[in-house]
Amino acid sequence: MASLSQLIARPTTTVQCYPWSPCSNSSSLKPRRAAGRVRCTLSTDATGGRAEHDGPRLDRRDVLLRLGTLGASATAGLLSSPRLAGAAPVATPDISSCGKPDLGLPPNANLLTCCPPPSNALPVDFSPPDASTPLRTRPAAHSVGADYVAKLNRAMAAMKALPAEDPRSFAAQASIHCAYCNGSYGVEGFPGSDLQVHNSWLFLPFHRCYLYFFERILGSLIGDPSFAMPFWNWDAPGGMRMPAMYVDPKSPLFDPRRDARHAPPELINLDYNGREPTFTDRQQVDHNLRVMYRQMVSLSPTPSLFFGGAYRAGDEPDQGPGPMENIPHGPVHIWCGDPNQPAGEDMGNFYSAGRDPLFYAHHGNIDRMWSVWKGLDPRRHRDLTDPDWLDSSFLFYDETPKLVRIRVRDVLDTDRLRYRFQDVPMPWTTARPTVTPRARSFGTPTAVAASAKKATKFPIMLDSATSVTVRRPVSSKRSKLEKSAKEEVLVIGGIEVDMDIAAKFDVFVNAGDDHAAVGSGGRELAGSFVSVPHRHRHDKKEKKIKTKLRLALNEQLEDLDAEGDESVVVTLVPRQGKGKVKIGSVKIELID
Ligand SMILES: [Cu+2]
Repeated sequence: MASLSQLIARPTTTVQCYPWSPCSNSSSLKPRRAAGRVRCTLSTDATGGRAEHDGPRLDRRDVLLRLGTLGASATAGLLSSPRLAGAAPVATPDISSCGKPDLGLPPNANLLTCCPPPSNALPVDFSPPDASTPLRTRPAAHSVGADYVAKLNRAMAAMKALPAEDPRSFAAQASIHCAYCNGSYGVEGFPGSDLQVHNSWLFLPFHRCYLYFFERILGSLIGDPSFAMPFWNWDAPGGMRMPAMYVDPKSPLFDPRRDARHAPPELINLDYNGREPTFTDRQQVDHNLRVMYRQMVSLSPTPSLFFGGAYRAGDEPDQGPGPMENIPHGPVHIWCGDPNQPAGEDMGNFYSAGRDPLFYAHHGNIDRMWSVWKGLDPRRHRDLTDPDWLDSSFLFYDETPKLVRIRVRDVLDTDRLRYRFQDVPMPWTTARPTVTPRARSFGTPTAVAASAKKATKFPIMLDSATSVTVRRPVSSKRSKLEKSAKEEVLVIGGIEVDMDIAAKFDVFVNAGDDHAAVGSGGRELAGSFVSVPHRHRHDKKEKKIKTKLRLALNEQLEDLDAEGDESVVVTLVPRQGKGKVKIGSVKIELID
């Protein structure tokens, strides 16, 4: 093992300096290069000029191992044990190595849009703000006054005025999303793997961290540490349009790459699937409220269902999105993006989504939904306790700008982060979907299956509405206690879809061919799968997401009066990406 003197005496080959991080010595240690990964080469030297560097770099893991030999005092303030033996949290990526995704853009544009400024700086562990720091209250975007709008405009203008090489700049902030979502980083310790913060339990905490630092940077740029960013309150009738301040073409909050049809006064469709609905405004609001209820209440009874599939270091990504990530998160992205752009830019594709200031307000509300969910049923709705989730970590720059490692366990309590959300009405909490009157007479599951295109063998390509009769693990009514102990869950497994396309399919229970008769907010609609396009690196042949969809059934089966049935008929209806989504299996399981 290297001694302290050996470490100090190690010959230095290059010195890398950034205005936002201390100069670090790149030694002759073996550089970490994941197969095929192209490193960002754009950075600035200490004087702010541009410098190319491609010399050997300090491997962060090597640094950690070596620092470990220096003892606790030497490492104080730096990273502490990144991974426990036997545990497998997704660790912070090596951000000195940022891969080039295949975005169909000129090579230079790729680097600028998908790689935050590279850094060899050693991150410091996150420490929460002092408890005496005033609480920042994030307001609903549609409810703010002119003073607030002027302030946010000032902050955003200042952020956009910073050079792209500055990690606090809007360009650098926007690229964070691309880097963590489009395969630019690998999972530490697993060469060739892609780090993906969507479609799993990392979705909510990653975006919370992202917004948290984004907000702190905005505040510091206008000298107001109490500044709180707005949330797009799309779950309440008053907020179901693009907020006015984001659609003023003269504002730095404006983005021309949006779907022009969806500018105000168009109401958002939280269940958007690429086709314009024919609802009246009233029907649209009602539909949205029922969608919210379904996703936040019916489909989110337990932490493991709400947060999404477990994703540990070494796992394939896309272990399965939670209900909120599917809907309304996905449809809102696609509803905002410009369908006339090559890849639905900006909001309609993960690589470019962060370039629209509206992205941060959209995710502000997703972040709020995490807090709201915990308040709906404090006994059952708790954060996950799995150490691999709690110890997963990400790297962000703070406002100083200093590189910070933040773990999921650091961000469970927004009070601890010193922010809250404006209290606003939530009419969806009582908008329980209703059984479609016609559906009551659909008949027995067997009769329904007889009238539908049946799938007898899996896998299938979902090119049209397809029904399958699925046996339940229980066929008698269970008590309330039994039901709260075990949730009956419909698992659509082996879903495969090309990453480049927008895909959506709906899942109905006991509706058969008559799914078209199920109105907005119909109880027969169990839920939906949504994939927002996100291209990955060109050097990987595999361009498909492989994932699964889990839909809680307890409440739906109660309402459909199907708790005593031995089986149910599940109908899958493609909405977007028809014929391009493969389904591997459909089954029902009981889970804790
Ligand atoms: Cu998003």
